[in-house]
Amino acid sequence: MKKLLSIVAAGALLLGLAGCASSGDSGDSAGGDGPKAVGDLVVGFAQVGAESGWRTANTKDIQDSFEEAGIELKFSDAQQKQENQIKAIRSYIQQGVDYIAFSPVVETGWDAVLNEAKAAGIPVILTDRAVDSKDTSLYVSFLGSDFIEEGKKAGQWVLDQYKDSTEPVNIVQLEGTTGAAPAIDRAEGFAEVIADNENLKVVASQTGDFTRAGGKQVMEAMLKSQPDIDLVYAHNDDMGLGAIEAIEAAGLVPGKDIKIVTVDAVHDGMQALADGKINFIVECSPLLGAQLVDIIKTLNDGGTVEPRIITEETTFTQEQAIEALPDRKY
Ligand code: GYE
Repeated sequence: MKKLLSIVAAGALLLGLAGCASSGDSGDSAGGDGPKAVGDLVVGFAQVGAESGWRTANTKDIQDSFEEAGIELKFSDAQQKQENQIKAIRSYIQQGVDYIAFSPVVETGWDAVLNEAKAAGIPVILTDRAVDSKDTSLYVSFLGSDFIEEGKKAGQWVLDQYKDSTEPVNIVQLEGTTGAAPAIDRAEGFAEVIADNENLKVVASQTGDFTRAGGKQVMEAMLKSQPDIDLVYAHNDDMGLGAIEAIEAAGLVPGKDIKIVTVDAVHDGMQALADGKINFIVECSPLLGAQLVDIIKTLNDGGTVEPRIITEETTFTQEQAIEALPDRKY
């Protein structure tokens, strides 16, 4: 029995290695001299910024997880600017960290700096957002949500909500940061699903940069230019919360006169859903820290990790938000 198990284990290891072959040699543990003591590892993390409640929760979770694991974390905040993130990554390369993790603000333009990391033998892990690099050997793994799926879930709620409507439904979309994976994919998934009912029309769509202020400003302008808005689809809670302020300032009732669907399910969003100001939220989990630590420990031990690790998440109606709120961690 023992022998059988070890054969199975060896087979699984081989399969794992074969599965990882496409991500090249960047899956090796840093240095190649066998595992380092966990306490000696140094990881550089280049964060997007502090644009939303989601991001704040994500930063805290990552910092807490590394502290708990006893792994040194060098952390930088790029203030939503790609050039700052590239600078941070270059400085991590220069400092000779063992691993680099980052959440790319936009999808494009990473090949040069990722090649520099590869040349320095520093494995890179993408957390939360994707890059569009064709060369997948530039990173070991992408840990984060399926944003297309999130867009589809939002679209499905809208489709169900208006299934009996014979009139046009005017939808406005508050997009995330232009060029960011979650903005591109959440728009795509949503559009695909609502295309099933020709009454559902996105009459205006503009970026609010994932911020509350951005969402408010764009919504104010849309309320002036669009005479009859039925529903707001915001790519995150913060922009939805900004839209609520604009809708109330215009003398309308959010959640009733204008329905609101958002993505994230952070505390303030869930509170607004419980209060009936938002109608539906698609969850996107910011709690990626423990999984990131696991990936790094596995690589350090010479193991392999899946090239794509998808976060599990759910959706919330008002009743579900009321029930979930007391136990919500963020
Ligand atoms: O939904 C939004 C944040 O990349 C998934 O970025 C993340 C998104 C999140 O600013 O609130």
